[in-house]
Amino acid sequence: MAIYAIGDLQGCYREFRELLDLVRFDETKDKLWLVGDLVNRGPDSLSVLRFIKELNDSAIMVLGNHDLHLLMVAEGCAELNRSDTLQNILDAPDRDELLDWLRQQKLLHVDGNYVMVHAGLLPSWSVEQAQALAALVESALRGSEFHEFCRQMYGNRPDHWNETLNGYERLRVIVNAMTRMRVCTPHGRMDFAHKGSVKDIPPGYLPWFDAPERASRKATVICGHWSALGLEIRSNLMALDTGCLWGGSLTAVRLEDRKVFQTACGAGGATRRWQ
Ligand SMILES: [Mn+2]
Repeated sequence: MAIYAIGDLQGCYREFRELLDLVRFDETKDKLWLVGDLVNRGPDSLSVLRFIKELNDSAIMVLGNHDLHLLMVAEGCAELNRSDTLQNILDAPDRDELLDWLRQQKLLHVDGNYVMVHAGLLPSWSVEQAQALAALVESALRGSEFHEFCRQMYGNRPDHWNETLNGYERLRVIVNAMTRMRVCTPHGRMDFAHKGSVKDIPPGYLPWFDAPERASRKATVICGHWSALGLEIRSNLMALDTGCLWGGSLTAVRLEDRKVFQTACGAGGATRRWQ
């Protein structure tokens, strides 16, 4: 049995299937861990959703900002953007099954010393605290307050954690850190505008995982969301968004030996490489 952690798919179904062929994924023995953003911007989000849903226990995913955006739009709480490619999911005959399944997915997955989250963790959050906070959002997504949660979820404020936050402000910070953050100040104030490379980070900010004395630093965090960062593997970090959508590559890491597998993406298609 092998576990493969896989970066942001964003509807790149063909490349996803190529990557599974490359690693000889066997759904009866192996597991997939998906860092979220299964859907949007890419060409075939509907096939990605259907395929992963059918894998049942062989796939574990955490929700990304684009997955949440799909839920918000379907709930009538957000509009489609021009670059969104979600309409065929909304029009699909099995849309309700797919969306209900998506709504049951986690924001954070912890297994042993691994923590999987789409974007990141704020510096002050221990793994245990992050798990408890993620559970608040997960229950809002699954519960009867789902519609109100959708109405309240979007917004950049508050932009930092404070134990005294409550209600939807508390949930919004959790969602923003776990699904949108790339950079923050050493004390955990988030900036959502910077999407570029590390060298262009605004003064006073740093990659969330470089925050000094980060409370989760002893765990290995598996994440995606930051394609301009590229593949970043350290003893306590696996950042796996390698920009398949943008013609980069789609990455899988086999957790047992950290072997990296990649398929090239974009118009060239089918060219394969691994390292
Ligand atoms: Mn994302």
